[in-house]
Amino acid sequence: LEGKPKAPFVPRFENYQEVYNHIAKLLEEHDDYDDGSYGPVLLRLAWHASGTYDKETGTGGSNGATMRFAPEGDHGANAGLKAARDFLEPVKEAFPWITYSDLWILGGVAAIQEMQGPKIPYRAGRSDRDLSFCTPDGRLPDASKDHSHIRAIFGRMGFDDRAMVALSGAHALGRCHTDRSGYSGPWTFSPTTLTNDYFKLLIEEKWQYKKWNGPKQFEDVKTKTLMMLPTDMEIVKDKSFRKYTELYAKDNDAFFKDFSNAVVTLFELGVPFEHPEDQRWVFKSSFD
Ligand code: CCH
Repeated sequence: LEGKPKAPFVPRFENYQEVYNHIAKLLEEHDDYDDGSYGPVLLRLAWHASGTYDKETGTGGSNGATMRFAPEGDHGANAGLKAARDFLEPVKEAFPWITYSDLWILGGVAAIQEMQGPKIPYRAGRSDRDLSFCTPDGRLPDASKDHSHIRAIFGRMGFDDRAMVALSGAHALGRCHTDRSGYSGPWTFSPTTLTNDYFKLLIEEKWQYKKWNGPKQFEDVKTKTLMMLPTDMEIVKDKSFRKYTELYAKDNDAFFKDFSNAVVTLFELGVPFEHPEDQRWVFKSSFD
C-alpha cells in the first residue's frame, strides 16, 4: 500500500528565522570585507532591488529579483552588488525553498538589525521572475543630481519628503568605491553600525569640495576622511528636507522609527502579498 502523500512544505516564521540566523552567522564570519562587514552592501542590494518601483505602471520593485539577469545587473547603479548576491548564494543553497526575491530582502532586514538598527518587520511572498521583467536603466537615483531629481525618483516610488530624508540615513553605513560608483570613502566614522551620525555630520561639520580627479563630491574640512555625495548635501540645502535632517540629527529614536517604516514600505513596493500588513514577522537579532 502507498503511504499518504507527503504534505507540501510550507515555510513558516520559524523557517525564515533560521534563514535570518544563517545570514547573521555569515555576516559575523566574513568580517574581512571592506570595513569589517557585508552588511552595508547587503542593504544596498535590497534597496536597489526595491527602488526600481514605478507606482504608475506597477512595474519594478523587489518582486522578481530581476537583477540576477544581465540587462539589470549591468546597470551602472548596480555595479558591485554582485558581492552581495554572491554572499547570499550559499544561503539559497542551504534553504532552496526561499525565493531569491524574498532572500535579498531578508538579507537587507538582517543587515539593518545586525548593524544595530531598528527592527524591520517582514513579509514573505515574493516570487522570482524572468528577465522580461527587468526594469529599464535610469530608475535609481543619480548622486550627481539635485533635490528635484531626488523628489522625482522617490516620488515615482510614492515617498514624501520626510521618508526620503529618513531613507537617506542609510548612508550612515558603508562607503563609496571608486571601482563601483566612481565616488570614494565612507560617510561616517562607524560605517558598520546604524546611527543618526550621518545627519549629525551633515549639520555639524563643515563640508568642502574634494580636490581630485574623480566626480564632484564633498569632504569634511576637519579630517578630510569622510564624504558626502551631491545628493546628500541636498538634504541640508533644501528647506523642506532640512527640517527632517535637523530632527533626525537631534533625535535618534525619531530617525529609527521613520527609517523602519520607510524601509518596510520600500521593501514591499509592488509585491502582491497574501499575508495582511498586520501579520508581519519581526526577527530576533543575534544579540537579542
Ligand atoms: Fe546609497 N549610495 N544612494 N542609499 N547606499 C551608495 C552606497 C550605499 C545614492 C547613491 C549611492 C540610498 C539612497 C541613495 C546605501 C543605501 C541607500 C553609493 C556608493 C552611491 C553612489 C556605491 C559604491 O561605490 O559602492 C543616492 C544618489 C541615493 C539617493 O538619492 C538609500 C535610500 C539607501 C537604503 C535605504 C548603502 C548601505 C550604501 C553602502 C554600500 C557599500 O557597499 O558599502
